[in-house]
Amino acid sequence: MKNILTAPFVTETGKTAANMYRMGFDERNSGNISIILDENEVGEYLDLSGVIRGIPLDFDAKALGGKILIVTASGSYFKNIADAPEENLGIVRISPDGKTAELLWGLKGGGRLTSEFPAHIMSHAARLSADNENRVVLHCHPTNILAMTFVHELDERKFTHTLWQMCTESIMIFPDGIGLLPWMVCGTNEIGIATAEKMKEFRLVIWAMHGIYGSGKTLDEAFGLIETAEKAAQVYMLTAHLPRVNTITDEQLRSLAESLKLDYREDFFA
Ligand code: 2HA
Ligand code: ZN
Repeated sequence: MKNILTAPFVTETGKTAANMYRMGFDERNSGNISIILDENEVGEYLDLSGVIRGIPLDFDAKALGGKILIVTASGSYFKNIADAPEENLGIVRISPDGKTAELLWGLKGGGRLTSEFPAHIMSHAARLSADNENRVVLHCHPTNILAMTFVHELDERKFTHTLWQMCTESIMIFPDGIGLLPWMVCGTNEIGIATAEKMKEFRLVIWAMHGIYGSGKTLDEAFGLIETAEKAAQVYMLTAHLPRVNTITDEQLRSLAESLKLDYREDFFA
């Protein structure tokens, strides 16, 4: 058996969490990460029949029955994950009936799964229905995205369009746009269901006055999406109160999208 502490899915999760902390996206214990892992790869590091304990789930996780995920622990500080992965991460297998998360490793000292586990599992199921290679769901609190939800109309079409206008790269990175939910109580099945509904259509979903969800095939893709949206939101927050002298016009955005043959949300132009 190889040493689990050297497994790329453990080290990369720690590195991404540390990056997100340094970017200011994950103060204190905020944010959460989950990644669907390859069973054969995990089997190189762990005895897959060695269930440490069963964690009852109070939502239906059957859509991910049999799948193994690495996930951040409830209360884990992103700055500490790389140094103490066994306390701050867990590897679980969803039981076939979707009622239990079988702990295979981590959550040392009786740790619990992230409070946003329902939103993560439901989002994975939704993303997999759109893209069977999707593996990663990330949640965090990027400052400018959050700030923007206080001062910009909460309409996902208008919000996306504004972000596209803020950086040339935006439409190239998220031509599929960003879903937007109103403020809701976090950590509940209800916000999980609402997030997953948006995830059928979008890889990015903003929770107004709270944060953002990003998804992708890899950690880099999901993190890169969030980073790019946050950059655009930063430019918005730096300029929204100033007279706008120049802008990227819709015609320019469209010609960029056409020249790159992007599958973009044409209906998101005003
Ligand atoms: O994990 O960010 O939304 C802490 C949170 C809850
Ligand atoms: Zn949060």
